Amino acid sequence: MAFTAADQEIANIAAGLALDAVEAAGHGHPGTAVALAPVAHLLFSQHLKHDPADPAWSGRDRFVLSCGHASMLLYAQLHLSGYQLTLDDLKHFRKAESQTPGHPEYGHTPGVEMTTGPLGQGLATAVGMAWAQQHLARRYDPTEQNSPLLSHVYVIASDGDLEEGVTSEASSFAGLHQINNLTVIYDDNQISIDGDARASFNEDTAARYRSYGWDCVQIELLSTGAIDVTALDLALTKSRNSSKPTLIALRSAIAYPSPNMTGMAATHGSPMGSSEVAATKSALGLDPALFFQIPESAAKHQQQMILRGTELRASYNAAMNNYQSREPQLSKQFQNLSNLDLSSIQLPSFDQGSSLATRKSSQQVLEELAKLPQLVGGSADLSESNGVAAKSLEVFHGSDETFGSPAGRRILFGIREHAMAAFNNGVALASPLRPFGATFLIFSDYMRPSIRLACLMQLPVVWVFSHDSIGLGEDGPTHQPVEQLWALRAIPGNSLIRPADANETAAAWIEILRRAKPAALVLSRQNLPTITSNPDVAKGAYIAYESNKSPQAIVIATGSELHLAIQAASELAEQDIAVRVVSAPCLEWFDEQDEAYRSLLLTGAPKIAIEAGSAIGWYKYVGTDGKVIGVDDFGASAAPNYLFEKFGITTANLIKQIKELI
Ligand SMILES: Cc1ncc(C[n+]2csc(CCOP(=O)(O)OP(=O)(O)O)c2C)c(N)n1
Repeated sequence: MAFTAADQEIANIAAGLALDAVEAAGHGHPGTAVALAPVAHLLFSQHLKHDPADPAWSGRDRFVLSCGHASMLLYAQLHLSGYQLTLDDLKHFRKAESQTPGHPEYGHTPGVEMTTGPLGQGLATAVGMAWAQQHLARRYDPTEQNSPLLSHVYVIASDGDLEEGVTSEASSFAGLHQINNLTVIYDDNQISIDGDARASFNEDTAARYRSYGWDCVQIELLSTGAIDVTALDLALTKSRNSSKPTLIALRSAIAYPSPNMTGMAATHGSPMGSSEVAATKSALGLDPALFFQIPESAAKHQQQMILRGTELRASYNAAMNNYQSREPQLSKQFQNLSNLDLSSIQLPSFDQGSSLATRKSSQQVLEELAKLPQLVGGSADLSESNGVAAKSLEVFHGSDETFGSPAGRRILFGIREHAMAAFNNGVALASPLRPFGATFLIFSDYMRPSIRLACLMQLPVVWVFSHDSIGLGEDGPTHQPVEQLWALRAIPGNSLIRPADANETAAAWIEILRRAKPAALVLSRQNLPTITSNPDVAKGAYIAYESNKSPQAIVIATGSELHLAIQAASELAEQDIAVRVVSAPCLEWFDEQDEAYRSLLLTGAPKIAIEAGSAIGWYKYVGTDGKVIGVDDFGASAAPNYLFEKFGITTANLIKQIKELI
């Protein structure tokens, strides 16, 4: 393949579209979108396997624009490749309700594979996408090197992406496990918002990536100041056959070929102004007087791209037919992955009166859930502690079979919580697999940017957070989550489930998998008595204890506090005080219920909530005249029982508070 004059012409048209769209919007990021137009054109027209007529085509490669601020780079390609993104859409760049929001949004614009903008997330997520493809090929087409199940993932990343810690975590993981179907083009333009990027970032990036176990190629600028597209073309072709992931460190000059602003940080995030836009268009061989130019060559290119997509699809279909005859059993199993069959799951039954930490009951449930071929995941070095070291999930290792199998389903993420979360987003985006990632609840803070993106994209990922409160004891305040429960509940589209016992834990897992949405499962370190049977976890909250009179107070409890509340209510019953106890493992699911159900549970008496975490959000449920028993300070290093006493998370304090409330 070669980058011809015709290719350069289309790339120049793409650059012109980026200039015009930013200028029309009055804001946006022109510099990188203009400079990298030839790079994106080369990728989209010669390397990336995609079908513009069907953005969801299962045989496609993935492209991730990790530096999402350069969104016009992607939008121009999507338009010029013939996706359902019209010139009018480009004209409405960054406008309300447009198909072309400021940063690429998954599920909003056809052809956008993930939401990007927070730097670092794209590259880290791409590692998960690539792993998922590799994993599926290894499991379902193990004997074929060139399996049609194995697609490639391409990323364009910027200085900012490589400065962010999450890409170090993810890239280290990708190198270790030889996730070789991944190519990152690093736009080494030495410019970020504060000016010359070398003022804040001067390491030898290629050496760093080589030490991670990547193939690295460095490509210098041509003497003309242009990107060396020929060298890039060769490097891209080579990267597809590498046994390692590839980083192509590509020197570029931001805003090239702008006559007066090439290399200037000002072009990163502001329109270049009409006269410089005109001058740049002239340098691109475009008519400076015309806006949003789509000459005949571009229309022809769109048709060629659609044709290319049809041809790629035809050869994929042939390869899939061949696969089906080579592997009749496995190919059927592969097809079935898109149906999650929960009917085969036989949950363990937990007898009332037994006592078990919910992280332990969760592990027992997970052993059964391992039957689901979709389930993959692991922990950030706390597998046993988090209760995810399921024996029935074989450990994964991509390069050394003494540590695990290349087709294993249980991942040892190492102490890389942030990358774990981003990685799982990638798995969920690029496959029908259902990933989970585990750590202590306190370290959810290390994962938060990726959790937020998972919620924004509504991905079916599960976070397993054990050690959910001061109940973890002597490890002390650095390890005791306080504000994390409400911090996670505050993310729109998230569901946080804090089960009270083993049976609620089992029911929670099933409901989480059934819903196929982001969910944080929050588990106790300490033993909790089994007090429920057939709990209605799916509704988010239900009456767990009711006396035979209409209640004088309603207690809402979650997790380890439910048994305290039931104990308090039964002691008060003996004093002829009627108390209802509502178990509320998931407030988000409860909020979805109809008004009748919600008021059935929560009206008719003053309310008090008890939860071993900060009180802040509970007033929504108990009202300003209600009470909350919570933990509004960092915990302390001491035995759990001492701490529950110290912070008033006890049956005795609850009884006292209920009496005051009444
Ligand atoms: C996590 C995160 N922090 C900060 C920003 C704000 N921001 C957007 S682009 C950018 C840096 C731009 O430099 P670079 O990554 O080199 O991109 P280029 O200027 O080459 O387009 C920053 C700080 C962001 N988008 N994400």
